[in-house]
Amino acid sequence: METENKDIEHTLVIIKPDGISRSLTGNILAMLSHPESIIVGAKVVKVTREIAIAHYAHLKEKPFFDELIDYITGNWHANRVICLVYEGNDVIQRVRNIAGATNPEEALPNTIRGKYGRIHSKTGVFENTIHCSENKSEAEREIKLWFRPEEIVHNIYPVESKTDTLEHLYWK
Ligand code: DAT
Ligand code: MG
Repeated sequence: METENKDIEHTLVIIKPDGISRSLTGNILAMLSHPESIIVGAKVVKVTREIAIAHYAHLKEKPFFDELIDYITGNWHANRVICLVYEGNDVIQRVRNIAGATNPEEALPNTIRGKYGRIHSKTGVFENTIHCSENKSEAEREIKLWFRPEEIVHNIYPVESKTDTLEHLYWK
């Protein structure tokens, strides 16, 4: 079943490596909790350089790009992140409001980034503990990058079935 209500949005949230290593997962999830923000997908991911570069492709020309990739792939903290897909009316903006401004020094103190973010003193990278999609098209691009359709509780975007010859691991 695809989502029928056109007002329903989806957004990708990533609890970044600093959020994991500083045991902030519970606090971040509690702050994101809202009756109209429903989690429809969640997983722990070891971030490869490949997915990190694809995720931040639009920031390739920025002077902090290499450090940003080091940060998100876990070179400074934990080598994993938690990815979540939230569903709900207006969920993209609601999550961004709760996350706060990109720069932790500018984020309001009652937001996730305002409470828990910091600027790395050597690299200047904003270690802001959480990623959240900026708009509908970015959300779709990012969700499709990080999640396969089977990992989300219903088909939030159209799917097609293909048979492939990839080898998969099974429990012995
Ligand atoms: P956001 O994550 O709020 O959507 P973004 O997409 O512009 O912001 O940037 C992605 C990440 O890159 C951001 O969460 C932290 C880092 N970053 C952005 N701007 C930066 C800057 N001027 N200096 C250092 N790190 C920055
Ligand atoms: Mg962004």
